[in-house]
Amino acid sequence: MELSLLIDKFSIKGRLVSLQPFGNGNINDTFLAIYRNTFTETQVILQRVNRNVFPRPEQIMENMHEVTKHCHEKLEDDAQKGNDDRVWQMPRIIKAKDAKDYVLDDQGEVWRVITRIMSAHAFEVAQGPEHALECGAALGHFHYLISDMDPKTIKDPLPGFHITSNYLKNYDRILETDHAKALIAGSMEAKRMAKFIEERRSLALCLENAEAKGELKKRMFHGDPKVNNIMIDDVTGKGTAMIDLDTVSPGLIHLDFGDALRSICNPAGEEESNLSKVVFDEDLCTAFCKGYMRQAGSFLTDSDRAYLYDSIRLLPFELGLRFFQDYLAGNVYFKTKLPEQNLNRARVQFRLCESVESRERSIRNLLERL
Ligand code: GN1
Ligand code: MG
Repeated sequence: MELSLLIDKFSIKGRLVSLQPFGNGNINDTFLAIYRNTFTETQVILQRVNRNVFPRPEQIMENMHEVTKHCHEKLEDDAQKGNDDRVWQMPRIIKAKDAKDYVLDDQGEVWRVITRIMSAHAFEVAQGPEHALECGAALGHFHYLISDMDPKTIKDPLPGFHITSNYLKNYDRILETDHAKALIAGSMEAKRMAKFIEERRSLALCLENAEAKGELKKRMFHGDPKVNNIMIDDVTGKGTAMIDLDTVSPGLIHLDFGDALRSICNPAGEEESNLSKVVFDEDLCTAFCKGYMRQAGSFLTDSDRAYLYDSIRLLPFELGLRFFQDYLAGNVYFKTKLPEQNLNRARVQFRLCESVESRERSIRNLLERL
């Protein structure tokens, strides 16, 4: 179905003047639609939800209602109490003309429309310490906003997401396939990745064990707080929104902390092919942590703090493992344009993980000073 006919099934005022691909997400297909009428312009985001990844798209829409409702109420309450030092925005679901949250196309694909956060941008890589600090503040503020949500209102959007030991089990299964064996046999780099994983099997369990021992507890978390999901206000330069809310659910906030840092402290980005440019930037890390702690520091326990370093080391390992196993499985999860892209993405994350390891003492010191 043509995209303009598809978006016409949603209730949006005005006349469609532009509909273009938008952003660089690895999972869903995203478009920006601009509507005009006599006095105003409306910009919305049209998205095809990837059903390979999200088996129950209707549930992620229900979850999104719950998250945005909770945050709106809390924001209004804070505004009344004068507790609103930060302008905060949330995306909102725009319903279809038949009042549903999404539309199915001829192939049964799920499409949705949400509002665009206006006068704000997300960047593909960190722009410098001030930007990193605002990313930290935005994630901290978001954690504060969702901290008192009832986890029972959320249905697990992606079973097994961020359970590193499950990714390892899945990786072991994929290793047994002929396709994976042939790829590893034929490439020095793939062999190197496999060795990297073998040497770090126990790392996969660092947060899971702490949780099993009761040292860490699940709270509400975002699930995907990479730098291009953190919106910065164009006028004030302040963090103003977190987008990509599909994975908000109960989990360890350490996973968010580590995921945001693996993304923000790697200014070369996830697609860099020159590995010598991939370095964990401690200045960006310090700035991010400062911003995060200002907003969320008061609800971190000593035990939470004790595992922050592990989370910074774990998340690039986990993502590298996810990219590598997808490469071995034939690129079925993450979108790719080139056959070796997931292999290269894994190389970048593993290099970042090594860079974190070589800076362990200094990163632990900076975390202690927070
Ligand atoms: C995916 O959709 P996107 O690009 O924001 C992935 C994240 C990864 C990220 C790496 C649901 O996020 O977990 O960290 O790619 N999202 C899902 O770029 O798997
Ligand atoms: Mg995204």
